[in-house]
Amino acid sequence: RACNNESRGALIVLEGLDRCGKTSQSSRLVSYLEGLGHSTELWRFPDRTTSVGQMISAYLLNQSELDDRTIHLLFSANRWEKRSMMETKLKAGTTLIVDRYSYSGVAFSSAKGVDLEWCKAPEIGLLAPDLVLYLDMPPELLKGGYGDERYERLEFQKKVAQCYKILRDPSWKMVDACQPIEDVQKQLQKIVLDNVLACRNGKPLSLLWS
Ligand code: Z5A
Repeated sequence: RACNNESRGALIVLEGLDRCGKTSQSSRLVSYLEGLGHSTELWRFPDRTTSVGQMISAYLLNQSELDDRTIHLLFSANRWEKRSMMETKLKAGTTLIVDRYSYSGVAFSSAKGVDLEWCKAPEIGLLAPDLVLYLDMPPELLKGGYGDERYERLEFQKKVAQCYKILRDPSWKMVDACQPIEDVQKQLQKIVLDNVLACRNGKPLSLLWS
């Protein structure tokens, strides 16, 4: 169904360190919004299903080596290849709950020492989220059980936390992710519902990083 901006869906992004609860909270938010009758989809980046996504996945699994800027551009390309579908869905009235987005791209690459502005450049012109939910958790308290993927190390996560701090703007909603899963969800639900309604009422789409 073709819709104008007045009934568009919201672009809602969850960000945070490794294993802070993004995936659990994202899928619960989708169920919550669907239960209220809002058309909603769960998206995640990297999207490992595309051919670019498969290259990213091999890198994260330490099955391939890539220069830091090369992998950065692949993560960005993985968002660009989904951009037009994203816009179509939003304009058709579907809300997208997105588990990681451009902020992960910039935070993780700049944590490796790549210049922050250089990291932002390929992201310019992607759709800007209507809402960024940051699941805040001190790196030391992350839910243990670091896996074997690249980046899943405490020292590196501390650097990523610093980079997220630089990127954070006053519109981000910071939620204490150390609380029980249900309490985090309750807080997110209220923030998200307000945002979904604002988007339905005509809030225009905008672009990163303008
Ligand atoms: N990356 C990048 O470099 N550039 C980019 O552009 C993008 C990403 C997009 C892969 O991401 C890596 O790619 C990631 C960033 C980088 N590297 N790192 N680190 P990913 O999304 O595939 O992996 P992830 O972020 O590490 O996701 P995850 O392991 O799935 O974690 P999570 O989604 O934040 O957490 P969870 O799966 O919901 O929860 C983890 C466990 O804690 C689980 O057992 C839950 O049941 C439990 N949990 C959740 N919440 C709670 C609470 N509140 N209390 C107690 N237990 C809880």
